[in-house]
Amino acid sequence: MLDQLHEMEGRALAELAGHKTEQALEQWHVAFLGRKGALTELLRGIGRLSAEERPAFGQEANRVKTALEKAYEDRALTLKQEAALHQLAREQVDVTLPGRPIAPGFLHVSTRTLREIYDIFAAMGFQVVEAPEVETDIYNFQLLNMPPHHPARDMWNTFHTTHEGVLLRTHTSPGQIRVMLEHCPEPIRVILPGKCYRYEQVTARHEFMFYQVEGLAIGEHLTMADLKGTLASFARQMFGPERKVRFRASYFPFTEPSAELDIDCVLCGGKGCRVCKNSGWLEILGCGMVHPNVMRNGGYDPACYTGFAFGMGPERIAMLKYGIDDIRHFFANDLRFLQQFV
Ligand code: FA5
Repeated sequence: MLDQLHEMEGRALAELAGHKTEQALEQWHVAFLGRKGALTELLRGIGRLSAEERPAFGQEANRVKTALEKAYEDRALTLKQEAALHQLAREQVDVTLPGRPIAPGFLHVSTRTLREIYDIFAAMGFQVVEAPEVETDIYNFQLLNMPPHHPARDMWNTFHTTHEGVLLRTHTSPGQIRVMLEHCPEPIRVILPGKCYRYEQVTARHEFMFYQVEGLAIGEHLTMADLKGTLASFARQMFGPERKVRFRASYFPFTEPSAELDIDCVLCGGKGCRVCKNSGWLEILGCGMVHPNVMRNGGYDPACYTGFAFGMGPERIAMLKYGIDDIRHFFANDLRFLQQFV
C-alpha cells in the first residue's frame, strides 16, 4: 500500500508539472485529491492493513495529501504569474510613438455665416438680440398685423404645441415686437438671429427648421432710403462689391411698403442660368417699412416714429456663397459635408 501511495504521489507531481491551464489544474485536483480521487481510493483500502501498519500509512497519506495540495497551489500561482507577465508583454505601450492628435472642433457653416452677418451689421451699429423660439400666436401672428383667420397666415404654417396658442415660431419677426415693447420710446437698431420652424414640404431649398436673421431699425426720420442703403451695403459686403442689387415690390402683412432684395446671380453674373432660373437674379431677403399697426403694437406712435425691418435665411445665403445645391446637407450631420467649411 505504501508503494502504491508513493507511486501515486510521483505520478501526480509529474502530471501537475505538465499542466498549463486553470481547467487542466482543476481536473488534476479532482483526479488526485477529489472525493472520488486516487488518494481517497487508497485511504479506503486502509481496512485491509494490519493494526500495526495503519498509523504509519495514515501518517504518510496525510503527508502526501499536504504535499499534493501545496504543489497544486504553487502550480496555480506560477500559472497566474505567467499569465500576468504574458498580458503585460502583450499590452506593452511604446511610449516613444508619436501621439495621435485630437481633432479640434470647428464652427458649423450656419454659425460661420451668422457670424459674418453679425460682423457686417455690428459695423453699422446693430446690436445682436435673442428672442424665444417657442412663441405665442399673439406674437408670431396677431401683433404682426395677422389677426386669426388672416389669409397671410397660410404663408407660415407651423408646429403647434398641446398648449392652446403656443407654437414654434415660423420667423424671427415676433422678436421685433418684444424688442419694441422693451425699448419704447428709444430708437432701435438690432438684429435678431435664431431658429425658425415651418410645417412644410422639405425640399432642396426648404427645411422644416432653419435660421433667420431679423433686422429692425426704429427712429424719428428713417425712410425707405435708409432701408435700401443698409441692405445694399450688406449685400455687397457679403457677396462682393461688384454685386448689383434690386428691390422688388412684395407683400408682408407687417411691413408697408414691402420688398424683396435680389442680387444679380453669383453664378452667371446676370446672364441667366439654372440656379437663377434664367432670371439673372437671386432673392436673398424680405424687407419693408414697419407697418403703422405694428409700430402701435410695439408702443411707438407711427405719427412720430418710422422704422424698417428685414428677414433673411443664413442657410440660403451660405448656399449662394459656397455653391451648396441642397439645404438638407446643413443639418444632416454628415462630416464629409461639414468639414469642407473648416
Ligand atoms: C419672413 O419670414 C418674414 N418674416 C421676413 C421679413 C421680416 C419681411 C421683416 C419683412 C420684414 P419669408 O417667409 O420669405 O419671410 O422668409 C424669409 C427668409 O427665410 C427667406 O428669404 C429664406 O431665406 C428663409 N426661409 C424661408 N423659409 C425657409 C425654409 N423652409 N427653409 C430655409 N430657409 C427658409
